[in-house]
Amino acid sequence: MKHFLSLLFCTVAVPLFVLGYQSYLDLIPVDKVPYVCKTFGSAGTNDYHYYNITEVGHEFCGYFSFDRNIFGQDFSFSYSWSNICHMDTDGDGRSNGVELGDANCTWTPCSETNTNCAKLTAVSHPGYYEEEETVNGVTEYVGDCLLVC
Ligand SMILES: [Ca+2]
Repeated sequence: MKHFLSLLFCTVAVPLFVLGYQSYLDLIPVDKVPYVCKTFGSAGTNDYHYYNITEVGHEFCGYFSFDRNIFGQDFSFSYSWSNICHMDTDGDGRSNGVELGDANCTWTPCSETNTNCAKLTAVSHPGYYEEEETVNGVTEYVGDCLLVC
């Protein structure tokens, strides 16, 4: 019975989670977001770490990946991009729309009647507080590294 339940979980539940992630990505204007964070290096300078994150609404790097970050929590109330586009869920002064490249909140998911739904380019992460900083002459949005992965 125990093996049957394990098999059932792996064949039914896990694929549903994976499909769920993809279907949620279909509802927001990007497939991934950049995240830059810094740690203090041994030489007394900052070390910068660059990530491209595909699970936009979930914690990453050392957390259980099914845990939602603040953006994922807000998104889960309605699963509607238009409802959260103007919000600043991480409180860093930029709306979710600005962070995900849809500053005017005009992007809508693909449907039978909407084929003008090409994915946009995110500039920062809507679930983590980042500050604008110049790194090697380039303007970046930089957050704290809770963990480096
Ligand atoms: Ca942010």
